[in-house]
Amino acid sequence: MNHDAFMQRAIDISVNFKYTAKPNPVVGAILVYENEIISEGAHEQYGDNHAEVNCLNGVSRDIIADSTLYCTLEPCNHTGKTPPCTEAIISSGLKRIFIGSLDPNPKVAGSGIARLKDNGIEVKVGILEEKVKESNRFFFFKHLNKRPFITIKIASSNDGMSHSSDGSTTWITSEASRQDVQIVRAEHDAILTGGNTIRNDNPRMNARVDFPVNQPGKILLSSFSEWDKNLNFFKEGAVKVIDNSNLESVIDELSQMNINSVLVEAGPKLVNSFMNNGYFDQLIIYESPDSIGNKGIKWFEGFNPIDKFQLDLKSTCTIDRDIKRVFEKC
Ligand code: AOF
Ligand code: ZN
Repeated sequence: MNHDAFMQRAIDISVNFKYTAKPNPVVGAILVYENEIISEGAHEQYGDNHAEVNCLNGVSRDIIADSTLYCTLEPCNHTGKTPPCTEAIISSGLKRIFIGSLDPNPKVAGSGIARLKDNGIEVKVGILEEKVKESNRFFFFKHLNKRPFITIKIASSNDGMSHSSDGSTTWITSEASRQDVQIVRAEHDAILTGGNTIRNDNPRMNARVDFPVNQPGKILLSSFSEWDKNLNFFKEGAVKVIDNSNLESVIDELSQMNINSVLVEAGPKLVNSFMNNGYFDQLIIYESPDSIGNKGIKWFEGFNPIDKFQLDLKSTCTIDRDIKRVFEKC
C-alpha cells in the first residue's frame, strides 16, 4: 500500500477549500478498502462538517471495519461548531487510521490520537507531515507562535516611493497587480489598515475575486472615533477598531481573535512601525517601472529595506508592467 500517495490525495482534496474553510485548517480524509479509495471527504466550509465525518458518512460499518482512514490532520476531540470527530470515528467501527500531522490547536494537540488509541484503534502519525503543515501554513504558525502570521503588502514606484506629497492620487501599479492583491487578500483572515489610508484612499479592503471566499475581517488601527460610515471601508462586513498606540498590545489583541493571518495594507508610517518592531513575517512589494521623484514620500528611510530588515527574497514575478517580489524575514 502506498501511504504517501493516499495521503497526497487527501491533501489534494483538502486544499480545494482553502478559501472557504479559513480560519479553520484545510483537512482531507479518504477511506481505503483493499487498496482502493472508496470514499473521500474534506472540510469544505467553516462551521460545517469536518473532513472525517464527510468521508465516513454513508459507508457501511462492515466495510469501514476493514478499511484504513487517511486523514491529513489529527481528528479533533472537542466540541466546537461540530461534535468531536473522534466520536464519529470510534462509533463508525474503524480499526486503523493514518494521520498526516498532529493538530497544534491546544484544544486538540494529541488528545484526539490518545482517545483513538484508548479505543483500540491503530494510529500512525507523520505521513507527508511537512506538506500538511505547508498547506496550513498560517494555522500552524498561529498556534506555534501564539500570534497571527503578518504579511505586509506595499505598492512602490521604482524609486521606492509610496505616493506623492502633493496628493496626486494616480495608481502606482497596474490593474493586473491590483487584481493579484485581491487574491492575497482572499488568502488572509483579516486586513489591517490605519486611519490615513481609509481617509486618503477610501479603499473597500475586501477580496474581490471570482470564487467563493470567507471575506477577511477588517481591522482599523486608529484613535479617531467619529468615522464617516459612508466611507467604503465601513460599507461591507464588520470593522474592528483598535484604539491603542502600543503595538505590542495591538499584537496581543490580534492574537486573541479567531484569525491566523493578518494582511497589513497601510501607509509608510504604520508599515514602518510594524517592521521596525519585527512584527511581520512576509513582505510583498509590487513595484511599478515609473518613478515619482522628489515630490514622493518614501516607503523606507535610509538603506535599502532588504538589508535593514534582513529579508530573504522568496519569489519574483512580473505582472504586466510591474514586478512582484515576496520576501520573508530571515
Ligand atoms: C478535524 N477535522 O476537518 C477539521 C479540524 O469550530 P470547529 O468545530 O469547526 O473546530 C475547528 C477546529 O477543529 C480547528 O481549529 C482545528 O483544530 C480542528 N479542525 N479537525 O478533526 C477537520 N477542520
Ligand atoms: Zn473534527
